[in-house]
Amino acid sequence: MEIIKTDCGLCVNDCGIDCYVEDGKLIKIEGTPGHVINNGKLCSKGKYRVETVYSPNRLKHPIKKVDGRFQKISWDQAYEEIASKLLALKEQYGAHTLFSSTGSVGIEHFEFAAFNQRLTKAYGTPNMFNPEGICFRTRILARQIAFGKYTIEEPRNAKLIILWGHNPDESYFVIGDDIRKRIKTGELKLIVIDVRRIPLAKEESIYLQPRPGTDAAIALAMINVIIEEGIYDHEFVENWTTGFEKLAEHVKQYTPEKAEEISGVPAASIRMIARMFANTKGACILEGIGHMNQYANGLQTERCFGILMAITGNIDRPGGWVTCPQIRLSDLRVPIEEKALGYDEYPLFHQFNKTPPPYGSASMMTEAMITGKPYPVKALITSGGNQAITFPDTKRFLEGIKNLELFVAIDPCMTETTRLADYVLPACTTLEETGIGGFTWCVSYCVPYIMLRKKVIEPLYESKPIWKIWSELGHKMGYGELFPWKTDEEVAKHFLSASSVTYEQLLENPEGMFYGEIEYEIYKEKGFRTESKKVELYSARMEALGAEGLPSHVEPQQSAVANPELAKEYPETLLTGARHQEYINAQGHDIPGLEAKLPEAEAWISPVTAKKYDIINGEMVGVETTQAMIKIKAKVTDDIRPGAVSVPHGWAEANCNLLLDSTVRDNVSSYITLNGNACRLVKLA
Ligand SMILES: Nc1nc2c(c(=O)[nH]1)N[C@H]1C(S)=C(S)[C@@H](COP(=O)(O)OP(=O)(O)OC[C@H]3O[C@@H](n4cnc5c(=O)[nH]c(N)nc54)[C@H](O)[C@@H]3O)O[C@H]1N2
Ligand SMILES: Nc1nc2c(c(=O)[nH]1)N[C@H]1C(S)=C(S)[C@@H](COP(=O)(O)OP(=O)(O)OC[C@H]3O[C@@H](n4cnc5c(=O)[nH]c(N)nc54)[C@H](O)[C@@H]3O)O[C@H]1N2
Ligand code: SF4
Ligand SMILES: [Mo]
Repeated sequence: MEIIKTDCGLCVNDCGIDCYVEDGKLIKIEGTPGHVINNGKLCSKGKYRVETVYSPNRLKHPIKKVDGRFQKISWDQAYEEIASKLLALKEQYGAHTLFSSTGSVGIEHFEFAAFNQRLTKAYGTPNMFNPEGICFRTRILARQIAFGKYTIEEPRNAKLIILWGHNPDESYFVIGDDIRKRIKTGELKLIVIDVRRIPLAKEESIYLQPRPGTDAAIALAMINVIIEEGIYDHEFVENWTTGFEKLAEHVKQYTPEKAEEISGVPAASIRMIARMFANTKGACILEGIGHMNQYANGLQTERCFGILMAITGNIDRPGGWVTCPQIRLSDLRVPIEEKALGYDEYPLFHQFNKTPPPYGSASMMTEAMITGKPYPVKALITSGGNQAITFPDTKRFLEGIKNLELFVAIDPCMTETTRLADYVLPACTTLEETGIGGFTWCVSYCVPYIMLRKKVIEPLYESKPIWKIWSELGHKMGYGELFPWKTDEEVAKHFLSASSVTYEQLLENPEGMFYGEIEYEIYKEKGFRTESKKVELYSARMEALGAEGLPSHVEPQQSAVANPELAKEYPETLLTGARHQEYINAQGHDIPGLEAKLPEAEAWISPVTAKKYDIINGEMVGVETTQAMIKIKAKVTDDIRPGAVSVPHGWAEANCNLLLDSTVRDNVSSYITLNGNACRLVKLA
C-alpha cells in the first residue's frame, strides 16, 4: 500500500494527512504525525475524508437540463454549447452580463479564483463574487487602514487571548486544542467575549456575555480606560501612531458605565479586562474569522480591535498581531477597465487600496440579477459554492436566477445549487489533483507554511480539475493563448514561479515547509506601510472616502434600540452561522457518519426566552423574521444570552438564509448583516 502525504484541503485549516492508497483506491486517511499544523490529529470531518471523496452525491459526468430534467452530455458538447451561449449573450448585452460566483473553496484553493478570474476577465466582465464580500475581507481592510498591511494574530505565542466572537473548538479545532492545553500549563490567560458560553469559556477564564452587535462599545470603553489610566504603551503611541489626541477625545463618551448600558457587560468587568490587556505584553485579540465582520458595524468594530492592539504595544510583537510574510504566487488576472459592482456605492471597500479588489460587493449581486440594473445579468457560473443555501437571502438568490438565460454550476457533487443550473460540470476534489495548499494559516494564524497538495488518486468518473475546466472552456471561447498549461504540475510550477519556493522543494518536503519567518518590529526599520509611516488610529483617508475616521458604536439596524417598532413584533435577536466541527458550511450532510453525530439543526435559546414562548428543550419551533419562518429543533440552554437565538447555517431543511435580507448591510463595507436581525419564536404544536 502506498502512503501519500498531502494537505486535507477540505477546509481552511490545511491539516497534514497521510493517505493510504491501494490499486488506485483511497483506503484510509490518518493525520500526519508531528505535522506543523495538526500534529497527527483530524477533526470530525477529516475522519470521514474517504467517504467525502466517494460520496454517492458525486457527479459522474457533465449534465444538461432539458425540459426540466437532466441528461448526460459529453464534455465537448457542454463546452461547445456554453461557449456559444456566452458569446451570444456578450454580443447582445455586453460582457458585464456574466456574473461568476465562488464559495469558500474559491478563496482557500488558489486555483479556483485564479482560473475563474482569468476566463471571466478575458470575456470582459468585472463581476466575480465570492465570500470575500461576506466573510473575512472586512477584517483585512480594517487592519490595512490602521497599519498599511494585514497584521495577523499569533495565538500560539500569546500570553493573554481575548477570544472575541470566535469558537475555535468548532471552526479551527487545532487552535481550540492549543488554547486549552496552554491554559492548563499556566502559559496562557483567557478572556472570552461571546453571546454564547462556548466550551472554552468553561475552562479557567473570564467570560463576558454581550448583547449581540455591541462589541465596539465594549472595545471603545476599554480604550477609554486604558487612556484615562495612562496604562497604554507610551513609547509606541508617541513614536509610532498618529491621531492619538483625537482618539482620546473621541472615546471620552464611552465610559465603562455607558458601555454597560449598551452591551449589558458590567462596567467593572470592562475595567478589569482593559487593565489585564494593557498590562500584558503578548496580548492578542483572537477574533471571529467571519462573525465580527457580519454586523451592521462590522468594519468599525474591526477598527476598534486594531486600535486596542496598537495602543497597548501588541503590534508586531510576539503573541500579538504580527507580520507574516505572504507567499507570492503568479497573478493570472487579465486587466480590465470596467469596475465591479459596489465600486461607486461602497468607495472605502473598493477604492481604499491602489488596486480595487478583484470581486464585486456580494450584497449587490442578487439585486442586479433581479432588477437588471445597472445592466441585465443573463449568465451565472457558480463554482465551489452552494449559494442556494449559503448566500444570505435565499429568496433573492432564487428570484435572481429566474432571469438568467444561462446558469452553469461546477462542483464535485450534486447540491441544492447545481440542481437549479442549466449545465452542471463535475469537478474533481482536491485529493484528485495536484495543486498548492497548506498556506491558509499564514492569513489566519500567522504560520508562514506551504505544502504541495498532491494527487492521491485519479479524478473519479469523468470529473476534472477546476483549472482544466476553466481552461478548456477558455479554449472553446477563443482565449486559448491565455491557457497554455497542460498538466497540474505545469500550473503549480507557474504559480510558484513568482515565489521564493520551487516545485522541487515542495516535492522534497512532502509534509510542507516554512517559506519565511515572522519578522517582529520591522516597523523600526521601515515604518508602517501607511502614508504617515505610522499606525493611523484616526484615518483621514476613511473620511475622504465618506466613512467616519474614528470608530463608534452603531446599533444593529433591527435591534430594539434602533427599531423599537419592529421589536414589538420581533423582540428577539437572530444570530446565524455559528460553526459545527461536523460540517463545513453546507457540506457534509451526505456523510452518514457525520449525520449520525449531529443529525439535526438546532436553535440555541435561553431558558428565559423559551419560557416566554412556552417552548421546551427538543421541540420543533418556528424562527421567524420579516422575511420568512423556518422550522428548527429548540436547544434550550443556559449557554446563550436571553433574547438571542442562534441558528447554524448550511442546513437545507432549516435554511437560515431564508430569514435574511440582503439589503440590510454594513453601510461602510456593504457586508450583509448576518447577525443581529430581529426575529421571534413561534410555538408550533
Ligand atoms: N446565514 C449565514 N450565511 C452564511 C454564513 C453565515 O455565517 N451565516 N457564512 C458565510 C461564509 S463566511 C461563507 S465563506 C459562505 C460559504 O458558502 P459556500 O462556500 O457556498 O459553502 P459550502 O457549503 O462550503 O460550499 C462549497 C461547495 O464547494 C464544493 N467543493 C468542495 N470541495 C471542492 C473541490 O475540491 N473542488 C470543487 N470544484 N468544489 C468543491 C462543495 O461540494 C460545495 O458545494 O457562506 C456564507 N453564508
Ligand atoms: N467545522 C467548520 N469549520 C469552519 C467552517 C465550517 O462551516 N465548519 N467555516 C469556515 C468559514 S467559511 C469561516 S468564515 C469561519 C467562521 O469562523 P467564526 O466566524 O470565527 O465562527 P465561530 O468559530 O463559529 O465563532 C463565532 C462566534 O461568534 C459568536 N457571536 C455571534 N454574535 C456575536 C456578537 O455580537 N458578539 C460576540 N462577542 N460574539 C458573537 C457566536 O456565538 C460564535 O460562538 O470558520 C471556518 N471554519
Ligand atoms: S480541520 Fe479541515 S483540514 Fe483539518 S482535518 Fe478537518 S476538514 Fe481537514
Ligand atoms: Mo467564510
